[in-house]
Amino acid sequence: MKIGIVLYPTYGGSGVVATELGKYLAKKGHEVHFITYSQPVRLAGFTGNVFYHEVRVSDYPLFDYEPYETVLASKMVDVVKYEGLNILHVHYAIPHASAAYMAKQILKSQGISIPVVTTLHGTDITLVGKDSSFEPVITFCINESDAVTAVSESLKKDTYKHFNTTREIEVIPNFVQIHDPCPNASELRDRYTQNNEPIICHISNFRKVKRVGDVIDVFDLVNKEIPSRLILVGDGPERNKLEEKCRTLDLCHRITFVGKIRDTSDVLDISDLFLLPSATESFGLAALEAMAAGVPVISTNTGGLPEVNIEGKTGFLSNVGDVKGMAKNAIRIFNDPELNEALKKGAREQALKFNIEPVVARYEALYESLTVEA
Ligand code: GMT
Repeated sequence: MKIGIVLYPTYGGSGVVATELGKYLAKKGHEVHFITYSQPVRLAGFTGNVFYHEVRVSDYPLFDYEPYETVLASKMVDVVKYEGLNILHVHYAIPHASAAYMAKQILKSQGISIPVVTTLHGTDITLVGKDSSFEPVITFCINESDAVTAVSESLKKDTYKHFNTTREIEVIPNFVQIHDPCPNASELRDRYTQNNEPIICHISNFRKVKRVGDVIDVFDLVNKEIPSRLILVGDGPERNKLEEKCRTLDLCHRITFVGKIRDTSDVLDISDLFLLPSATESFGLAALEAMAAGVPVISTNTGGLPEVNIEGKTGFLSNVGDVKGMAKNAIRIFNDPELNEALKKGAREQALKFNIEPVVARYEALYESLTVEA
């Protein structure tokens, strides 16, 4: 099958899921065409059946705001027509679903039928999409897509709650690939910690919704009881404030900001605990990736997180903002080797339930059902 995947190329979870899905579909023999404005971070190398189509918006002086959605729709028309795509799969509703609707109508006027699958990822529904400045367009696109998927039961419920739609939404969860542990993990670990002090890790795009300040507050409490290290992976609008917070708390010597990295598997391999204290989280792919590396997770109990992180089996969950509760759980894990081992095992077992193959097979089945109908 020839599949067009429209995505954000950046470090956000939706882009990672879309890229890994496309790469895996290509490995299974499909021809995959990524459509976006710059090379997706997880897309590298040169393989026979992966293509990347860059959307380039001209900077004509009249435009205070670049008309990205228009250029994206035109690019979709072009790629569907000239590459002979069978299906378009758009990840993150804004503005991909509305651009896809436009492309579909243009192609229809030319006698070409293309089914559109929209995958809802999170903030396109829970934070941004439900705002009245987007809501009518998102509702329309949800209703007009040939199929809509959501990455968790919680996100499906939120979609029905915030949008005027009764259409079917299929939950196809995010997935993970279990990899072999990093061969030089112990040397790498020695570079970040001394005397085998525990390493706590957090990975995100440092937006307000991630509450990275809570990560530092939890770490501060844990570190007072059990000297530890914190590795912060990622970058984003909150970073300066967070660096300042570390200085104020005099924790700079214990906290490492590594910035954005494409492949987080090595840092997870040397971590003992993953923290995800988000205000809202439709799924929590970063937590699942941590579990795949056998790292217990302490998270909030918001959105889809309880579908991923299971209380007492893979880690612990607390209310949003309950820094003391999260720190207490972290200390409990570090002080109890038996519990720690059980959680590591539980985390790996839970990650296996989200193994990539069966999840990708569900997307393939969905594509098949739509292209047969078309
Ligand atoms: O909001 C982000 O952190 C990025 C966003 C995205 O779409 O790029 O992430 C959302 O999608 C991920 C992949 O499906 C989910 O794992 C995240 O939980 C979700 N983020 C939120 O709901 C805040």
